[in-house]
Amino acid sequence: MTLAEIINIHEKPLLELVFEAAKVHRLHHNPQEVQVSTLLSIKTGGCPEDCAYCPQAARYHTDVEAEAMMTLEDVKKSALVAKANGSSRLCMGAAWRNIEDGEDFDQVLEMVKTVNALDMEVCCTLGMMTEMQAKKLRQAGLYAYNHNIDSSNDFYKEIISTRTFDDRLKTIENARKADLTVCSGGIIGMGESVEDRCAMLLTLSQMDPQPESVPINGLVAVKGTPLEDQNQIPIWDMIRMVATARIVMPNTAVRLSAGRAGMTIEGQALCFMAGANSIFAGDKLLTTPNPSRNADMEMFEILGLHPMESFAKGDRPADVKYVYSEQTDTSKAVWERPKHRLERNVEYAKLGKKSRNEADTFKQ
Ligand code: SAM
Ligand code: DTB
Ligand code: SF4
Repeated sequence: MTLAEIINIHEKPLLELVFEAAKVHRLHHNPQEVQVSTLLSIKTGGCPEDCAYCPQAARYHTDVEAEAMMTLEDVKKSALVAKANGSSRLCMGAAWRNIEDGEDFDQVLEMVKTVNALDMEVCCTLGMMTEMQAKKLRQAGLYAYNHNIDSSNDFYKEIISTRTFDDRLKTIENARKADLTVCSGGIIGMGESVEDRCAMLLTLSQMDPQPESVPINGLVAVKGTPLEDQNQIPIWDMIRMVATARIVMPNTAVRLSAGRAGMTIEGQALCFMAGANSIFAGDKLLTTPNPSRNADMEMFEILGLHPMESFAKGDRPADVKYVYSEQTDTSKAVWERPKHRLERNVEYAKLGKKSRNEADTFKQ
């Protein structure tokens, strides 16, 4: 499909669009099944990147404090709670620019092994990753890697200056080379145009194979970030985005992700009708609130939905095709560090630094 064709779909009269998407959805999926994932922030805050939307970037002044990595024991406990609450997948997130080989990464490999042994799909989102790191994760039992392209190639430059869009694509390629399933999507509500939203869907839909999961996040505008003043997106924008994603990626799990806390059940019902078939469940996303488990159970009950089993769409990663050997690990990560800086981000970084200094003076 071309960009113009995707924009054409996106701009159809709303109910026509929902109807078209619902037809595609019913041809490729059981419309009563929703894949339920739980997010777990295994390493929160203190991130060196400048993603304008992110409360975990060290340079902004948000309420998120940098924390130490979670212990294996605590990860296991959280995974068991998530499983008991109906999640088939656990997605472990770290506020890293990229994976660094060493103690922390080895600890993540142990976490992956532990959660895989609980019969859950394990997903990680750890920033940029080399092919070898991807293969190590796969061998530990990782099922999916989440790495969002976030927006169109053009708009990306307005929100992040510390790494490039191409770097993101490279990591996704590395995940594929390691035989991992790919979860990649983006955010709407950052000030981008309809064309940017559709260009993002074009990039995702042109991946071969298309991502198995596409999270559509509504921006959670967090105080202290450069995007703190963005208005919440109208629900109609989310419905259009979900429906268009469903039509251009018929087999993909389209996930209602960040921003659900600000949506009504009626709004979410239209998203499910339009082809959404996955959610993040649990009271917290990574650092921001999400609807409570009880609210989601009630919603499922009202709408006649039920959670999908683990590995319903693919095999459990038991027979790993690739076995890595340390000798062959010659890959050195060469991620770009672009020189451009976003003025707005620089300004917010200064504010963050100033207020942290003031807080330190106060403590003394
Ligand atoms: N550090 C890793 C990375 O950037 O790939 C993994 C964690 S990062 C928090 C994962 C994704 O969360 C981002 O790519 C972005 O799409 C989403 N995200 C972060 N903050 C958000 C916000 N305030 N609202 C909506 N989505 C957000
Ligand atoms: C994704 O697309 N959304 C999730 C997950 N993948 C990692 C993260 C949403 C984060 C929202 C902001 C926060 O809670 O910090
Ligand atoms: Fe860091 Fe990821 Fe947040 Fe960007 S989105 S600041 S890379 S944690």
